[in-house]
Amino acid sequence: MNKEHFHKHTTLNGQLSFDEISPGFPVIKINNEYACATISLYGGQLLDYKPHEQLEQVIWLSDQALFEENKAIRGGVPICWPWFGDYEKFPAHGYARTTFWEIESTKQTIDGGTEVILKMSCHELCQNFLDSHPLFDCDLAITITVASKLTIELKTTNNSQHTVGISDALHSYFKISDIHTVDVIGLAQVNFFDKLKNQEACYEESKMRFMTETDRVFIDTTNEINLNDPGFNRTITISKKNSNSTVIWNPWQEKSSQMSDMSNQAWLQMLCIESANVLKNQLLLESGETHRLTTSIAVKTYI
Ligand code: TA6
Repeated sequence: MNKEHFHKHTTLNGQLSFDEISPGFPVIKINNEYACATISLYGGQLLDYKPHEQLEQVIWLSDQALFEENKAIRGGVPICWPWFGDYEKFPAHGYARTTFWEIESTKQTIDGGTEVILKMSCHELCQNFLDSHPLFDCDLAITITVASKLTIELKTTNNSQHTVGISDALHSYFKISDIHTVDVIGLAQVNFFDKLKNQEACYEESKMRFMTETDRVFIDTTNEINLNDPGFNRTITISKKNSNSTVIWNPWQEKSSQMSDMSNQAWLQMLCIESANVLKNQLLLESGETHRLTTSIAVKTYI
């Protein structure tokens, strides 16, 4: 294992351990009184999270995820930044998810939880991008707190002398029992952009169910979302701060079969619900300004 990433950090009385998920891909493992979780330094990405009382992981990680430089890890909570989706000749969803981050700090919280902060300087971004955007100068930090719930905060600071436009998303993959039986509550009467039909519409139903490929960006919404999963006997509640968009995605059978990092049946057991600021909710950060996109994930088992 490459110990240089970790040498300054203690195990916080056994709450943390340091490992590699694949050669050259360091991870921090958390095991505290509440839950277990794994955080990858590549991508600054939470890979899994399971409160001890849950039988199943809450966050889905593909069993065929690839650990290769310049490739995003399929599953967990990848960070889309500083754009969402395609952008000119640059990689989809930006560079944060394919950059190695550094550990800034680790600590035990007063309630016995664990907080890990990772940071990434935009000077780590691909030279190709910096050459064509020489004035772009933002720093990123992610704080992941595993306590009675999971909290993830993505902090962007604009260090440049001018205003920059960025999009961000915590592209969270949730593990579900079966895409056909779960439902999502919290998006009724919200306008969305349907990426598959390339058109806008308003979502009329009180419950969202899934019968086909779904790729929608809900805009101007700060609503809390409930993901009800009768098969796993639980509801996952996703709340957020400083996020005006919510993205819902499942690639369904045909599209996922074309993805080399997902096994054949995997689409049945995942659903992305992403706290974001994208499309017309893109952020304009003034010089010196800091933005914190935060999501909290809590799980409740049915009695
Ligand atoms: O968040 C939904 C989305 O933007 C979809 O359009 C979809 O293609 C997905 O993200 C996954 O993107 P990726 O680049 O990780 O394959």
